[in-house]
Amino acid sequence: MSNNRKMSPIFTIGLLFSVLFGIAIPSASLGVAKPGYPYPIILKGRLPIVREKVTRIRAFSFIDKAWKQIPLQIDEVNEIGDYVLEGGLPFTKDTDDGIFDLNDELVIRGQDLGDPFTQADIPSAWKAKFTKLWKVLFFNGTISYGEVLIVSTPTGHRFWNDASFKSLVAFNRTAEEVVTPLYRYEFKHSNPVLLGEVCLKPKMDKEFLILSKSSFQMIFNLPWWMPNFSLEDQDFKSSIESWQVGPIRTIIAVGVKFKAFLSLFNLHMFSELVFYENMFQIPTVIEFAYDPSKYLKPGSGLAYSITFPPGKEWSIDTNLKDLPETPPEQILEKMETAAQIPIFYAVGRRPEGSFQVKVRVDERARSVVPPPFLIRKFMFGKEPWTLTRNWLQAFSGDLGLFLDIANVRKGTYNFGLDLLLSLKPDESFQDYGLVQIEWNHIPKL
Ligand SMILES: [Ca+2]
Ligand SMILES: [Ca+2]
Repeated sequence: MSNNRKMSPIFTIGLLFSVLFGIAIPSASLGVAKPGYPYPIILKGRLPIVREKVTRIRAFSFIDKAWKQIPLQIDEVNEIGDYVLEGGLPFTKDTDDGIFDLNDELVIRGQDLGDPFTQADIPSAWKAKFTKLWKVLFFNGTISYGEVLIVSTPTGHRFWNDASFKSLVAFNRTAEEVVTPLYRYEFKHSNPVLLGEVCLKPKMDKEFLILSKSSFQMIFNLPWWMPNFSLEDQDFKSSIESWQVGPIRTIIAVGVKFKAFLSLFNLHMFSELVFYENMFQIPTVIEFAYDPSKYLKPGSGLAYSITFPPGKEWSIDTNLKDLPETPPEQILEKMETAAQIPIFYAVGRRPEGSFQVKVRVDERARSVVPPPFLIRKFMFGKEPWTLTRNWLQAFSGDLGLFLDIANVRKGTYNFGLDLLLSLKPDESFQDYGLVQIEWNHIPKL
């Protein structure tokens, strides 16, 4: 086992395979009669709770004139950007300070947001008891999703250790699977960093497989004095190393190592998959310790494919353009960049349900990389696409994505993939990613 992750290799690649995902989606909500938002909400950054002890934060919703404590989860992130995880191998355990700081994350369920309230609705005993109180509003433009009361208590321990809140996202280490009321995710046992099987669960005793397989390649087109190569699934091995099961989400860290000659690069990649009750996120962090634009030629990038179960094709609606037949140099010359498109998504629909894949392109990379492209089933292994992209000859799937990263500069980039799931065939996924948040301090007296 290696604890030398994030050393200083020629380049360090953080989460391998996923490539892309979502930015905020413009909401087309029509107004909400009842408070609530269908996805988890992650609060981080310069918040008023910075410098509070993480074990002392609590949240309450005001629902039908009564207060109810709601589940809340704080996950600390350490200095080098990894989640602090307690389960499994202790790579990151105790690597942060127990104090809420700028990169730590507070998570609540959007479904738990409560009704609007005023200071008069807050019991005066609470104002006396709690150290600090904030009224937090969640909205999008003129649409209100609801409000919560967040407090800091004078003493406390992490409340979910009381078992009063059950996790919505169970992790079975032996079976290597994550189970929520909506879906079951089974890690690919031979290489858990790759996307595994995803089953929707319309009923407790019934399952519906929606994704059966995935594949990944990282393509390096290099100057004439170095051979081009692609990094493929079989060039690395991965294993589940650490995890944390909380009331709202479960984080599972998968370590990745290269086999054979690639191990000379001494890379240790590390993928932190985050599972919620109705979605999961697979980040891809790529750290370039040198300026890749000096070495990587157009067409270098990340390619990812998924395979549906036989006979279970999905109708796909997407704003991604098809992978062009033209050589990669010509695409970069046109200077159309990912910055010109606010979000990249593909939605799949069947009578049994729907899914949305959101491709997240790093904010800094957006202005220098072309938009991600869609690889359709008929393009895998076929001319003319293989003529300009060799690696497509040995790549297969029902749906793929390619992101050219030849133009990025030295630095660390966050790419990734969000997969949102629903049992509704016509789910709009419109609300996802666009929550505005306002904190208001409540005076104690
Ligand atoms: Ca931190
Ligand atoms: Ca901290």
